[in-house]
Amino acid sequence: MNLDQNQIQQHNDSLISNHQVRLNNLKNEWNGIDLEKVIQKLVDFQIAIPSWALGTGGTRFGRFAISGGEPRNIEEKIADVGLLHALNNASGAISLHIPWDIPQNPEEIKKLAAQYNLKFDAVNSNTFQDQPGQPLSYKFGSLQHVDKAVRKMAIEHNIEVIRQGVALGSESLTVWLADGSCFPGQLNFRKAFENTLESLQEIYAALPADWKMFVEYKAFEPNFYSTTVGDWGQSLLYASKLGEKAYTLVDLGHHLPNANIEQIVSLLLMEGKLGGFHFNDSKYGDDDLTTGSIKPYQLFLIFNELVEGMDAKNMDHATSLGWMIDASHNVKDPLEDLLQSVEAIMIAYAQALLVDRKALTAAQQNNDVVQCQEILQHTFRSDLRALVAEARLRAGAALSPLSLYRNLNCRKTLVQERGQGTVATGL
Ligand code: PSV
Ligand code: MN
Repeated sequence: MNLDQNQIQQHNDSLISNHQVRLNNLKNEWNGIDLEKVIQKLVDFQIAIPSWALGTGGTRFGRFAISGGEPRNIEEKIADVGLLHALNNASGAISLHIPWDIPQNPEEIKKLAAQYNLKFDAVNSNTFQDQPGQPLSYKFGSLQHVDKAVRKMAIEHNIEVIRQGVALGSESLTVWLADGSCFPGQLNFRKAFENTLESLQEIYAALPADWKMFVEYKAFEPNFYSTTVGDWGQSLLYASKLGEKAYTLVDLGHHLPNANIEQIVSLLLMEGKLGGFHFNDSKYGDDDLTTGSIKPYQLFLIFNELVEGMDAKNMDHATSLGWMIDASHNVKDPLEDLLQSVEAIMIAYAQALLVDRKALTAAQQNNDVVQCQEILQHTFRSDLRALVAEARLRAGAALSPLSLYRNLNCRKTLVQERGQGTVATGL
């Protein structure tokens, strides 16, 4: 389904006067602050949409068809991300998971994506599932496996994913390993680490000069006793040993309960080893819920560290890290869920941009703990939605993407185009 620019225009016209009032209030409230700069940063900021999150998610207990009209192939996935991007101008990239999505004709796929103004973000390998006809099994791990032949198969898969990514103009590979063990004694930790490192080194050697490798960590699941890249320390260890093109990727749902993710982010940035993000939210574990739906303050605190840390190193906010969503949608329309996630990310980013850094530094220097909290919560409690909407307006997108999506009955159109029973590949 393609959006017509007139549909966006009409929608914006109907909301513009209300929007102007809200924006002017913000301008008055933040008098003396260069809001233009903030708006431009919001216009530039893009969050990649995962190709595996465009359909209905499920749990190990079941999967319920919710919306219908799910994309049946990579072309339709690109169309869905194109629709999101037309609505919010903040979803200008797609992150592919291979082999869930294999571009048969990369040139054509690249052209199609360009029509929607989309780029290809990190490509993701999959050595956590066996594919039909696969000669060996990943049941006991992939890059860590005790059998060199399994390791070789997993290495080759990753190198093939790089090849696919090169053809699409992607510039990074995300490696997430399900490797680990379910029971004490099952694994020699040191050997598992060494095998994994050796395998990653072979993959790293196949990276093009301008590529990055993101090593994603996860505390548990599907292995429940140990994970071979279990936390940011282990990921950093691999990334440091691999070299300057290797970085740690932080997925917000991959920590043990109550981990201080903002501190992790700050230190990884300090070390120049933070590569990117998988945004989502969680109450208990890797729940893959809509970003900002459970812990919006944590999301803001993470962005607060990101902005502070990136500015300290003169990094371009929009381009120097990989910004991706990694979520699942068990009860919501996937596209609505993704619109909500992107909106939450943009709001947290806007809030972080407006933190009074000078005052915060001074309060920190004076050990004025009360004032530190006041400063942070002042922006966190400010309603900056009109700023984010203004960024969209200026970029030709919708003032209220979700209401336009609903008003245009986008899901109904997608069901009409693709059918009720379509199932997208992914988890
Ligand atoms: C694993 O839980 C993960 O976060 C990794 O990023 C995978 O690539 C993705 O989810 C999809 O399974
Ligand atoms: Mn992830």
